[in-house]
Amino acid sequence: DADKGPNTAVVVKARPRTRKPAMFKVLMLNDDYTPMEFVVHVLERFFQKTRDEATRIMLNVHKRGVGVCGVYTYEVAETKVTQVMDLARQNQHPLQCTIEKD
Ligand code: NFA
Repeated sequence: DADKGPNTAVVVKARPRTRKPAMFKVLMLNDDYTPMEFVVHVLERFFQKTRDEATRIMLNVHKRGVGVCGVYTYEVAETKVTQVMDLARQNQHPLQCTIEKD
């Protein structure tokens, strides 16, 4: 290795590409019995909406039958659906939420 000169190898950093996670919409369905105020509370508590935004979403669901509460990774979306449905059941409201791939 005497006459081969200094080692001048350059280390090229590999950039392993991370993949963007699939995203899922949490949908809320209208029904005739769940009080509007309860729906607003759910949107504030579990979806971090302001009172105004929660009211807007609730009225949108009330009028159109379905609406988007938020978009999350699968695990988070699933947890939110469970939390909403558990609280609704505890309060004897028929409120329904589902997940749909974004
Ligand atoms: N439609 C319900 C009512 O008139 C309110 C509601 C809104 C329920 C959004 C579910 C979802 N009390």
